[in-house]
Amino acid sequence: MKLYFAPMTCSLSSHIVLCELGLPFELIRVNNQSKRTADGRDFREINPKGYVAALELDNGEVLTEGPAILQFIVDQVPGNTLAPPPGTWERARLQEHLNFISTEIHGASSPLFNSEIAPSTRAIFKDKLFKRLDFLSQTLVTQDYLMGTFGVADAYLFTVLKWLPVFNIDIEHWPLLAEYMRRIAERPAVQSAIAAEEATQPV
Ligand SMILES: N[C@@H](CCC(=O)N[C@@H](CS)C(=O)NCC(=O)O)C(=O)O
Repeated sequence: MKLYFAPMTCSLSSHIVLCELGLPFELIRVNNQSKRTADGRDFREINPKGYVAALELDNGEVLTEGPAILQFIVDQVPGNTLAPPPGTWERARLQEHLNFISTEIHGASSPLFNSEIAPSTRAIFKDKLFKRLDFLSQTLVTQDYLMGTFGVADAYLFTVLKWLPVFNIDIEHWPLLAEYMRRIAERPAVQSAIAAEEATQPV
């Protein structure tokens, strides 16, 4: 398997899960501006949408969209603790979390990377994001992780919440979320994924 990634973007969540499960994979860096890959290709030939993450299987099939990739990866190791089995009520609950993170946190954060949006528009996006963070913080009152124990939804949420400082949002306003981030940052697989991304050369 090959994981196409750009450092500290949403592809980190898939990278973390590959490391957590100890699966073999090749990490290929993508320049998100030029769309060139570290092995010299035009990334749009691999993912016509032009964005990471993309997972390429040994048979040449390519899967995109974070929540789909996360679930495909986790299902390669039956019985692991990172996701409930497909077809169960708990799996539907996991998909509820993944969809929430994808649309309400990841999707809602994306415009904040744009330095050209007007301050008033930025304030509207931030206000909506704060409501979602309030909800997540409430979820963590009774449990350490979204599904009770660490899993793929936490790898994804950790990844997108790492962007908050870029938007000048202080996570310490949500102490439970700040603790959650510290807990996940201590995991060896998370540290090794981040270190591996930092060790790659710019494309
Ligand atoms: N819907 C996609 C969104 C992926 C996405 O937002 N990727 C960003 C990095 S976090 C990216 O590569 N952006 C570059 C671009 O859109 O050109 C998913 O969930 O995987």
